[in-house]
Amino acid sequence: MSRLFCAVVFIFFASLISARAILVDWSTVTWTPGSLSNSYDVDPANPGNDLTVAVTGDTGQLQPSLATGNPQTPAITNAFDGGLSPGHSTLELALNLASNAQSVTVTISFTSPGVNHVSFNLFDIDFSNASGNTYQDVISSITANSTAGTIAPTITNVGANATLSGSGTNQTLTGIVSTVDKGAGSNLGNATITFDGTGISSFTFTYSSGSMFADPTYQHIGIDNIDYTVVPETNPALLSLGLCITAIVASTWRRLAKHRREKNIDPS
Ligand SMILES: [Ca+2]
Ligand SMILES: [Ca+2]
Ligand SMILES: [Ca+2]
Repeated sequence: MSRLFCAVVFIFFASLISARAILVDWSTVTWTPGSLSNSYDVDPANPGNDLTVAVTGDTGQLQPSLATGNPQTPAITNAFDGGLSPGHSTLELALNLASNAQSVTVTISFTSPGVNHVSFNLFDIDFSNASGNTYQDVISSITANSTAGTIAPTITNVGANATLSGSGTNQTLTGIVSTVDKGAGSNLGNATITFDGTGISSFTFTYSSGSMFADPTYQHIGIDNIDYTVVPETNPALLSLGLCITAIVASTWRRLAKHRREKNIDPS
């Protein structure tokens, strides 16, 4: 019994230093519409802010959302379902680029020593060549920085209305068919981007329009929730505290057991 109790106590302390899954859920954080950089404290175990999301580049081309209230993007909106029901809130980027040489870049930096296995979806990577609606969503320069150097993404779940080209750190997602923002078929412009490394300090991608249109019209995408894991460095103080408490509990348990045995033997 005492061994079992000690094991439980030890497992409790060990669990404090094992990997934790962290989720940046856009429905639970705030982003002032049109602001270009925000930091979030999503991991209570890591003191202070854990990540900063920044949008740079031709940010003067950012446009209001088509979603309710038409907030200036970047904004957290429900413009896209991504084929989910209910749809997720996403960080929406809407652009009206003056030329296909313009772009915006999204960079997410982690303040903790480095995180592992970062993954997120992009919604509505699509294309239109209708009158008054001529754009081609292009996501490129998709890379992460880690203690091991630059990490290439693993890109999966690419919807039928987008295409993936290139390899390694040179992969590009390009919209090829117009896609509904909400409801059935809204998953066809999705892609899942994963950086399957450790010690990741930041990741980035660039959003632009393809070379087909010299002056693209309004275009938009959504960045879905971001998940990652954190493996805290083993805290020697915490570990010794755990071992110490386990030892004290074990010793007390032994003393009590001995006391009970002696009482049972004593016929008085
Ligand atoms: Ca934190
Ligand atoms: Ca334009
Ligand atoms: Ca789009």
